[in-house]
Amino acid sequence: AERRTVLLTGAAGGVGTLMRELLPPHGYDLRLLDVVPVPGEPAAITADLADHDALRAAVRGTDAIVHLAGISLESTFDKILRANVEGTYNLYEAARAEGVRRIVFASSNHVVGHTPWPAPGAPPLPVDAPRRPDTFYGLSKCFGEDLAQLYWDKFGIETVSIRIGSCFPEPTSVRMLSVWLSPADGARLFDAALRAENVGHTVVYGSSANTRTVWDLAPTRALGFEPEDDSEVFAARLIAEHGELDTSRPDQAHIGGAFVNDPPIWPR
Ligand code: NAI
Ligand code: 15L
Repeated sequence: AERRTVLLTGAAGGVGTLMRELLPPHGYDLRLLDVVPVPGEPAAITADLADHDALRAAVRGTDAIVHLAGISLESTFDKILRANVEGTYNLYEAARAEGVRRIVFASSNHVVGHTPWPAPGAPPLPVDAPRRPDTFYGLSKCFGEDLAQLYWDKFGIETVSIRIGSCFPEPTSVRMLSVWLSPADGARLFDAALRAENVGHTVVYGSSANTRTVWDLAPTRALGFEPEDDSEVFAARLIAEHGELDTSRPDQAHIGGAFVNDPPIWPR
């Protein structure tokens, strides 16, 4: 099949670094962008999401964009506003101006982070559950999802918003046993989100096929995503180290984990 050219924003970050290795074998030639230089990638574009001209040039001639750039944890409202809210708007404007018609947006579980952790046996959290951000960070991802909907309805730019759980080489907490997205499954999911037809604006949760999942992966699978990993292989070691998940603990009572306490609202 024909290789497609994809702009990867946030290419120097954790997920970006994983995807630089894992996405090309799925048939993509990556153009890289980050506000900091991307180690070992002299051709990467070093630009801020505030730089309109740089964004126009960066998206020009690409088939699609995977938008990872932004602040990935809680921060001050002003910083979040600039990088995640205005930055995502600037990127969509560049896509509109240059005729790029598919974006994969790195949304986050923190859009629903203040949702209570589902009780044992309760149904998994659906994608259309009320949004309950746990941080200004999560709030900015709510904005990104709504921006994507607007650009579909108004301008015909398609987006898959992936509410990523925890995409790291390995899960490092008992909470992550439920929300882990293995890097290889992450690449499979980005690939599915880039290839699926007629997505309009589609919101999905992003995780591996974890035994302890807390959310509904059916819409994610409907994109053509076939996860191959399950965090359960890490469960015995993590539980021996940290104990079983205890939803009476404030930092384990919600989908978003400790983010609900950032900035601190209860004593540690
Ligand atoms: P990261 O913080 O490691 O990487 C983000 C990258 O964006 C950094 O390299 C940073 O330099 C760049 N960046 C920040 N502000 C920028 C700006 N104004 N202009 C250009 N580049 C800018 O984050 P990570 O973990 O790689 O996450 C990637 C994306 O996925 C983020 O949008 C994050 O919110 C989202 N996400 C990640 C999850 C995870 O498990 N790693 C979970 C849920 C969402
Ligand atoms: C996120 O949205 C963050 O970007 C990432 O660093 C992790 O904290 C992840 O969520 C998580 O919930 O584990």
